[in-house]
Amino acid sequence: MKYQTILYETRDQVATITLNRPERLNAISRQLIEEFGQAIATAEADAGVRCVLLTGAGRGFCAGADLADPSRGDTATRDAGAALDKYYNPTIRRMRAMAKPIVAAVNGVAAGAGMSLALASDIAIAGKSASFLQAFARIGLLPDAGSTWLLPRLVGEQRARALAMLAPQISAEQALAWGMIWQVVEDANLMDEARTLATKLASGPTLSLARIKQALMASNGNTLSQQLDLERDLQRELGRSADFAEGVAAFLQKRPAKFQGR
Ligand code: T3D
Repeated sequence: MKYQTILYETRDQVATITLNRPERLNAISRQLIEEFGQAIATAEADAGVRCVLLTGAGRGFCAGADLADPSRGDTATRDAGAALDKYYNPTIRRMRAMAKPIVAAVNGVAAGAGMSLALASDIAIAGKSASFLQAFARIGLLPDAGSTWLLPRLVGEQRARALAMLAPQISAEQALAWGMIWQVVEDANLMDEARTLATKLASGPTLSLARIKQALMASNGNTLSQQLDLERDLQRELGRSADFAEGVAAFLQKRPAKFQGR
């Protein structure tokens, strides 16, 4: 597939999606969110892909919705809810439900819905100079693309409220201290570290990683009792997987496991 606003590359079972409008800090035009959604769907459907790596070209990760995109319409005709319904929400749902891990390598500012993309990934690592901004209230909107759900779960209710209402631009170190991201690394090492992480996940027990995603997602709406039942059901499935047999055999034979992802 030929994309104009993103780059898509597959190597070592990792699909790398690079948001590619660097002159606008990779702000999300209608075309970009559409192409990004297609790329996520492509990675999901490709049996040769076992992990997705998401990053931005240039000095930004993603500055959120493109506020200068003419296809947004004017105040009289704009339906911001329709844009979410059609473009953003299906993509966020797909990212969270996808049976493959998604790593975000946050290389610069992640603002508005761009921050939502980072939060919706499974593991986010950031370069030292990256920053995070719930820009929405600065322009009279509320956090969207999942941020009102993801943020309080990551950083707690009080911080989520302050981040959303006061809209400060916070550093990668602060985001790390608050549990918003997994790791901060030197800017120069970001892509190497992110690729190493993504390749490790891609050679991991993909079905197990998928069920971990599924169980953690479900835990948000489940009671402990429901979650125990779900763990039992998923573990039953994993207990019959080739990767579990390989994991145990490798442990007993004191050698690295060679997981096939099934
Ligand atoms: O209708 C719907 O689509 C609903 C969905 C909404 C979801 C949302 O994401 S709403 C939030 C939208 N995003 C923002 O409000 C953030 C706006 N950007 C900024 O506040 C700042 O640019 C940053 C804090 C992100 C970075 O600041 P800085 O100083 O590092 O860079 P800059 O100089 O502001 O930006 C560089 C260029 O990118 C600049 O263009 P220029 O002047 O060089 O021609 C700037 O205008 C452009 N740019 C940055 N963000 C956006 C943008 N252009 C369009 N849309 C942007 N979001």
